[in-house]
Amino acid sequence: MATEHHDPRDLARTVLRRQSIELPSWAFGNSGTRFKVFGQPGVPRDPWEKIADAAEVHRHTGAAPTVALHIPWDRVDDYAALADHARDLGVRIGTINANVFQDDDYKLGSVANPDPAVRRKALDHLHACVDVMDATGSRDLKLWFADGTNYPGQDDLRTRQDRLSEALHSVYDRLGTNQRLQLEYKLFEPAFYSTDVPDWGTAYAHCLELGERAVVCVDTGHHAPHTNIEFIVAFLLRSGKLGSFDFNSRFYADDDLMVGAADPFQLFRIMHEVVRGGALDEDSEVAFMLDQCHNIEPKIAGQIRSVMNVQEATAKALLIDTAELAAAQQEGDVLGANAVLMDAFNTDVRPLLAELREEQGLDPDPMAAHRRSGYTERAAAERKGGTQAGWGA
Ligand code: LRH
Ligand code: MN
Ligand code: MN
Repeated sequence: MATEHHDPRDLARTVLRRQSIELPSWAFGNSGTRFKVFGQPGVPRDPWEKIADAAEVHRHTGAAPTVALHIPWDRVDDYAALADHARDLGVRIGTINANVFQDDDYKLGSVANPDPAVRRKALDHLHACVDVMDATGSRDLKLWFADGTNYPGQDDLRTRQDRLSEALHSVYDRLGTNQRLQLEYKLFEPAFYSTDVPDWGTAYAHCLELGERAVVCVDTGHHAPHTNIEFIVAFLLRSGKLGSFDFNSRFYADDDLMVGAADPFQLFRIMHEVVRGGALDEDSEVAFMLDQCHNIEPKIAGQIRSVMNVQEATAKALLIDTAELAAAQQEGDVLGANAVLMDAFNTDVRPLLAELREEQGLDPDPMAAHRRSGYTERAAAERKGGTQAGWGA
């Protein structure tokens, strides 16, 4: 019996219609390097305005319905009211990011700090973040620890793991049954000699120990050069431990440039494993987030471009003829298999995405629609007084 050969375009349309990408509130604030922060006119002065900017991205892309908060950068008195504000603007609050790296107290670390009083303070903050989740209805708590050491001998590497594990258990136990802990890893920076959660293996091991609702966050900028990130994605999806992505691009280290800008082919390979591993299936719980800073380019437009870059890589991954690919792989047809992948990567998917946008009543060109809207000029005229939000406030 001949097997039915499905047109990959049909699947692509279905999946692309429901794909959603979460925006980081901090992408809308001023940011820079340690050498200089270049301010931009109309940048939000508070979390309310950051959410308004995120809503502008969703208005034109139709694919960014949630916005992640970073606490305390996005501190407000009433988080339920902030969630209502988001809803009024057509978006929702997504992941809550904890921040235990910006106080003087954290010089030697947060939850792995040798001082129990500092560890307590950090843990109290993590618990407070779960309170915020309760108020906003957020599902995910994302933890990234800047903890580590700068010099050999500075602290005991193994004891630091014990302290970390203790804190993670305490937070995990505090979570509601529908809430998850996302553990993010990063190779180095700000610590340079040792980092307490430096790689996916460490994050994975802690998550395994914690339980089902502890999952790994893969920030695409947090690896050594030449790391095969799609392998990590394949492995974690296979074991049910991939919780989320923090998407961005890197040339050197944690550059936080626009996703898909530095290496669109890598993003395509990652999205291929995402599709292969079922992370875009209807019942998938994997969160796709951006974690970026737009230092020299306009921020809202930068986010729109990023959403489109993810959509394009996804579309290409969905166009891979999986039946042909599997057949070539089975036959050991090295070049044939590679050609199936490259054919999909080299397809211009922009017309397909434009068509899908029109179907949803959107402008086929979100960048142009945003430009025409005059939103940025209006924001610059209206947002007078107060202090612009920066990366860290
Ligand atoms: C750390 C990180 C983490 C933080 C964000 C601002 O480098 O990727 O996700 O929360 O940057
Ligand atoms: Mn990140
Ligand atoms: Mn980062």
